[in-house]
Amino acid sequence: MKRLVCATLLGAAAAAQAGDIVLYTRAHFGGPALQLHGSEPDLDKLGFNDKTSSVVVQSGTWEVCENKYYKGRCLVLEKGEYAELKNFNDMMSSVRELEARPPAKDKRVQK
Ligand SMILES: [Ca+2]
Repeated sequence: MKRLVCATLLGAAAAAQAGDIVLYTRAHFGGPALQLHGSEPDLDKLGFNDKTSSVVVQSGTWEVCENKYYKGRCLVLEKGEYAELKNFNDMMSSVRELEARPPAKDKRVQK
């Protein structure tokens, strides 16, 4: 028998563990939105540079930064809804997911 089904299920389980964040171009979750399931060092590539005005963190803990590649000022956002980004409106240029748990010694992954 084929093992493809098994591999697909494993892939789905791995995806469910990853965090999710939604970026909105307007305050209070309005305007075009962008959902991310992983880190993005350059939001410009997705047409979302300096556009984010509100955020929903659905799972995980995320760091958002004012410049590409996680440079400049950054905010750490935990699970929750952020209807306004005071002092960070239309500045976000990169987003990354922070490790929720310390990585296992021998499974440390360079991101
Ligand atoms: Ca920026």
